[in-house]
Amino acid sequence: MSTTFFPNINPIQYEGTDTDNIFAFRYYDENRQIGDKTMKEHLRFAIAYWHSFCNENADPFGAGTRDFPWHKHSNPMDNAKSRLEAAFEFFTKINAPYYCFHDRDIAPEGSSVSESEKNLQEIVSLAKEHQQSTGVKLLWGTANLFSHPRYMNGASTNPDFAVLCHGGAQVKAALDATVELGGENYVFWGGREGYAALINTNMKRELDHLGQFLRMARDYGRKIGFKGNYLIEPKPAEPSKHQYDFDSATVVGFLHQQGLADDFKINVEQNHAILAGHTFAHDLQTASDAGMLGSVDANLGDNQNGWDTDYFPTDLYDCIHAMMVILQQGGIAPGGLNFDAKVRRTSSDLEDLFIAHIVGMDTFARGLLIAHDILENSNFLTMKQERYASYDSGKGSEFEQGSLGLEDLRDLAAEAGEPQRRSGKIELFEMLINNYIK
Ligand code: XUL
Ligand code: CO
Repeated sequence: MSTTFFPNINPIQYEGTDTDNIFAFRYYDENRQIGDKTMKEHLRFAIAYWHSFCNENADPFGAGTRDFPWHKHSNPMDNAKSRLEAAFEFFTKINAPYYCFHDRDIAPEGSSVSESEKNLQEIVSLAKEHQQSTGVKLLWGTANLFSHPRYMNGASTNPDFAVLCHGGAQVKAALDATVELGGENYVFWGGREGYAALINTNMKRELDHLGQFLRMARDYGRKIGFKGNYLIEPKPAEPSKHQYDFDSATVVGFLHQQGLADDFKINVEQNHAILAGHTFAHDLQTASDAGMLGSVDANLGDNQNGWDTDYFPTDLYDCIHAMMVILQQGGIAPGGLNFDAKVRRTSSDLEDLFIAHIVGMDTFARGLLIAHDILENSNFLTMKQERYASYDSGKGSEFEQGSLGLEDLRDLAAEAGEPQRRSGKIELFEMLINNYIK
């Protein structure tokens, strides 16, 4: 294994909660069996190429604060090759089974469609070699349809068909790359698919174009042998004022309306969920209830901010609630938990990238342990089920089956009189979660 870029860091190992070593896992013990799967199989961690290896943490007010030793060449393709070496060294040392990328993260845009395709193909064949020698796999690929100025009014929702065609060229190449690398999913995050102002926007036409574009992408992917899930990643705003894939509920409706429900699922991101005014668990549950929870972008928004901070997931409660939804739907595969997260701009040491992933992986591993314990050993599920017991038999069950009319409800109400008051016991539910945090 190359040790060129992180020479002072050894492969991170599980050492348990008694260790003093900050470069060790305290909870993530990949082969530990939890219920019917190992931790590795439950969590399916992936590293996000863009936050970890591309952006040196510049913000709108200043330059980057991280100094990436893989970005020292004058030629962008040479930088891309060094970046790939660094990325695979990192994946291996952090012991992540998967990674995710945008086309432009791994290979630079060229001066024409053909040159961009050639750049991507060249890096993809190198990535394939790295995957084969390390065993690291691709959780999902995607196309960046938001950074280039041509996409300022959107890609597949752009009023200009010429721009939409460029989006199509990029998605085609990104699907080719994903299939070549054995990617298990393919993601569409809306990027600039939304509007800056409604006054100049034909929203219906733009949404229909988005649907048409996604059906074309689906059909092309299936034609070249892509068997995985297509995933839409909801986000309510940023960079557009309004993003069309606002939240899980909006995306569920859109996928059904556009005839995409059989092939597409949802990639829920914590920070996007809270920007939509929900909790992480809410958007996960909404997607799961629709049979559409496909994957997760594991990160953490800041409740004091109205933008996408993409912190590493260190909130234990959030991870417990997330893992409870995931366990109850029988797992996240073929999706996974992708760390769409960046270290703070003030975390300027290269080692901070390791520390951030270690605490993110440990928080989810701990969340998994606690969530599993609650679901298996507490009366949480029974308590919840009992709130709905009146629908399990008798007239309640007839109502659920659709065999009562509104007049029946009237007669039942008149007959039974005022219902007994039943406490919702929210604090008791909260107490139960706390009691299982050991
Ligand atoms: C942007 C975001 C993206 C997607 C992939 O907020 O989350 O990085 O995950 O395009
Ligand atoms: Co994301």
